[in-house]
Amino acid sequence: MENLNELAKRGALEGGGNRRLAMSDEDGAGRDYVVSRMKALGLKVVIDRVGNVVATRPGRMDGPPVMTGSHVDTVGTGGIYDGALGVLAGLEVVETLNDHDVATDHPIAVAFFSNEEGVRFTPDMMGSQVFAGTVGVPEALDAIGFDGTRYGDELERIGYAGDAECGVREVRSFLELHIEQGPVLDSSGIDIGVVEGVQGLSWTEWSLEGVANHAGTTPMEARHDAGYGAAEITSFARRMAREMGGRQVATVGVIDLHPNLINVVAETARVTVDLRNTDDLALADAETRMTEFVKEMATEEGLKYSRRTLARFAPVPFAPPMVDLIEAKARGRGSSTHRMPSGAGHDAQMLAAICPTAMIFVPSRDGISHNVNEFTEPRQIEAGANVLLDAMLELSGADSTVLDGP
Ligand code: HGY
Ligand code: MN
Ligand code: MN
Repeated sequence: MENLNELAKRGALEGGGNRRLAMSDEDGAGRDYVVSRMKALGLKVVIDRVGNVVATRPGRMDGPPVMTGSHVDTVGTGGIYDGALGVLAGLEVVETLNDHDVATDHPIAVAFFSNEEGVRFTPDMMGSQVFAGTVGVPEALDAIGFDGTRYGDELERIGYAGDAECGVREVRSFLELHIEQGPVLDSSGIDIGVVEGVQGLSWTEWSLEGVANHAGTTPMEARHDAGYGAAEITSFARRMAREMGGRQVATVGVIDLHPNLINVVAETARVTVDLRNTDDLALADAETRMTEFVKEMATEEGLKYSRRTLARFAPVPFAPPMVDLIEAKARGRGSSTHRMPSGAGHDAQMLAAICPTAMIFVPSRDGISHNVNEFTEPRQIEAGANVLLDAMLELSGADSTVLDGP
């Protein structure tokens, strides 16, 4: 809890919460704090070419580590737990092993991956994709942010342009402890979410182009109003998700109008659409419906339109034996458990491509996240960290010690 509150001072927002946009000074300060903790714990810290940081504790044997971790960057109005919890809980496991002088067969690693949130540079989970080898280093370094900056330049600026190669690291297994960020555990009073996989995600940017015109003189039937187009996309997304039902969700998070003035019919609009579903066919159907709608609406309104895919991930199942392990360790500690998919994207979904992977969820009060009021009780955090500890003890072949659960 002390480390969580210390990290939360890096990129602290007035009134609470965090803003540590990827590769910003605040992200750099957060990274510096975590790296200082890694070094204080005697870990060997390696930084790769896109700024992923992996800190390793040796085992009796060399070879691929049992890894845990998450991310340090946050959204613009983030809480203090999203990402930070998984990284710091991993360091808590290491500290506990050190305190009890526990040796493990396999090395233990704690990592944080660059740009998990994707709110400045897309796609999200960028660092973990490069780490897993599914996105190339140049593609990441050349990514241009919504603020016009280049990822690679910003990475240099904050001093995290490492030289370790990406996409080559062997990992024995990966676990990520994370807040649920949704209402399921909190509303059912369950302690631990046993995450079976991550739902599919589709991020699209629509650019609409109409004609700027005078708000007072332009007859309604003569308008080509990009602002109206943005509003139509927003309400269609909501209607479509409601009609599709199931786990379909749709969010229009960004509407940038130009010139964005009270008495000018908007000339252009940049609109982002975030669609997600556990069922990839349904997700593809939602994308098709959205595209059909925009075409029809834009034609009717006389708007030019273009579409840019910002991210697209199919649903990812976690390895059943790893999921079973999490469930067994949680129950072994007397925690109640619930098997569930993750509604949010996570670095674990990218690590799942290269090693057996699973996640541990702890409750989010009122299901709130990506909101400065994000909160999880210390006792809930302790329960999650203990499941992480017990699972990592088993996965790494630790001496059976006083640390073994009851
Ligand atoms: O959008 C997500 O689900 C993640 O927080 N990047
Ligand atoms: Mn997260
Ligand atoms: Mn997040």
